Amino acid sequence: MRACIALALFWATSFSAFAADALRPALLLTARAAAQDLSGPWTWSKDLYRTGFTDINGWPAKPRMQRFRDVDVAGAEAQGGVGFFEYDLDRAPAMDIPGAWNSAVPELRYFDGLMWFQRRFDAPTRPGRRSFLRFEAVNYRTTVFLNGREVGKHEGGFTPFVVEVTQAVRETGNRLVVGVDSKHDAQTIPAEITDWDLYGGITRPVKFFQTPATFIDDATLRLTDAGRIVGSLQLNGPQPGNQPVSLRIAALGVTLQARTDANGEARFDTAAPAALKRWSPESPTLYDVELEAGGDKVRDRVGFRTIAVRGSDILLNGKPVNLRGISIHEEEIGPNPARRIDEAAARRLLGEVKNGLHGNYVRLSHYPHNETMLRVADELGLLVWSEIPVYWSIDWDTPAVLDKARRMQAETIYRDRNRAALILWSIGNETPVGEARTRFHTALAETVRALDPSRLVSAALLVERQGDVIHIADPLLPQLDVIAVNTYAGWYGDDTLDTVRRLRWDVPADKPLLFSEFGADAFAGFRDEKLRPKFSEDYQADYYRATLAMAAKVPTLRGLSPWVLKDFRSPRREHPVYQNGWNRKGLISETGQRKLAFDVLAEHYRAQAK
Ligand code: GCB
Repeated sequence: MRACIALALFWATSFSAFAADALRPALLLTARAAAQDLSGPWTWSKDLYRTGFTDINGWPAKPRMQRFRDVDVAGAEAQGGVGFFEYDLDRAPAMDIPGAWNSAVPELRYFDGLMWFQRRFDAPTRPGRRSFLRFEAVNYRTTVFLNGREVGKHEGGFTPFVVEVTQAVRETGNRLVVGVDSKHDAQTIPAEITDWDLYGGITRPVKFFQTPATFIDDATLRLTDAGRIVGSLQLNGPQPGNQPVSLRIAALGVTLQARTDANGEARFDTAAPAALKRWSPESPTLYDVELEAGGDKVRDRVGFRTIAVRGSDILLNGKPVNLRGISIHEEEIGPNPARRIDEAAARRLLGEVKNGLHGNYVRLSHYPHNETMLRVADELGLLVWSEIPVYWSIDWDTPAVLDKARRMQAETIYRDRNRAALILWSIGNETPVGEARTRFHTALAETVRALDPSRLVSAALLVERQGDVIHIADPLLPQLDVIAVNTYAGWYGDDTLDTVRRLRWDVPADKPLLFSEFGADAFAGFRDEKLRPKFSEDYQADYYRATLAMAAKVPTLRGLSPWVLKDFRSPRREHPVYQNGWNRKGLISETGQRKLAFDVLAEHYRAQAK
């Protein structure tokens, strides 16, 4: 009992000490158009025993192993002598970055550990400018070296980070070396076991750019329920205070002036002009926004809408909305995906949702997706659920793990909070109920609300079942604006589809409910109209019909995101005939072939959309 109180006090203290501002990423730097994209061939060298960092017996790594050093290895060899090296990133093989190594080179299919990458680049600099590298995502731990100097570190596979390299960068021949460790453990987020591919590497673009000494680090803008456009801008640098700031939305005739306070922050607040067209899936209007301050300028395209809940309704722009969605993994359509989502890949995936399924919503699972997905969703008019990878079991008891989750959440919120499409922050997926877990999630929910009170909080929960009745009795419910559950009756277990049709849901009457997942594997092209066995397209289609019939009887259900749009790679799935390393619950195959169930869902959504 004493221990419990002590623990409770510890948590209470560590939670109350939490200040939203402290979670602001040190350098976020909204993506800039003028950046130099370092995409293309990078050389690589695998390092399963981590010899670049540590020698045997925990001794410091031998210089001949340290791949991050700025050494001309071939030149040193040509001179002879006693020095020698057991690597050479200048003469190493190359792979295309961004993209996971597992798909780039057959021998790396199941490589899980430390990899070194190198990219050479020139960086014509101008006096007085500051230089930065922005990594949009590296899975999972990153150490960045420029010209032999360590310039930054990051943990987490799905969020951006920025390192300042003003002191380390040269005009020509920069040697950028990045150590990427894909290994997960009990304290990582997610932990070791998931249901998706390892996908180690630099999976999203890396960009180099420069700014004035004092620069716009962050800016946000949104529409309030009271019909006002409010926002803020953060300057970072030696002279952030008392600077003139301007905001312009030319198409609306809005020009606002402000001044930064002593901390470099300026705020905007103005009545939304009558001409403002609200963003919605049916009419996804975006406005060009320009911000200028301290000699710096950034641009964005922003939509304006409101989102709220009232009783069991979700209100978009004040009107009830039904979410016709699907879940998506960050994996492009094609036979050998590398988690490489460029604009074309995002348009292809989201086009299937918008035009193929008649959807208005996507669950971007199970981690923050490439920023491009959010931008394309903004443009096409698809509402978005975003989540951090607090998935299945992670270490709920270690405060440092909670800090990690909060940081990931903050990095996601700061990156995406100007996207009108985004309406829901999910703080977990199928986490097993228990005291420590609920405390952890409660803290995360608080974090989200402190950082972004304008969106809804949800989590994909597990359910309890007695006979034909399914109960939602998770102690996390009071923390959620929208309840979400994953349900697989009729796939896992022995339920027949008749049982699925009979299931009843005992759910809170006063909150919206989403089916955040339901699904069944089908191997594309496997048809058996007579027996309709599991793994056939026929069974998957029947399963969808039965589950949709069951869903129609749940009075508070406000949306669906079945599992999943496309077959995706997963080391858990090793059925030798139907799976071979792929989770087959896609409505389309990995190469984009539509299965029968695609049409079942498309027809359902088409009828609802009328
Ligand atoms: C789930 C998980 C998802 C899995 C899926 C499945 O409940 O949230 O990550 O891939 O089930 O296929 O079993």
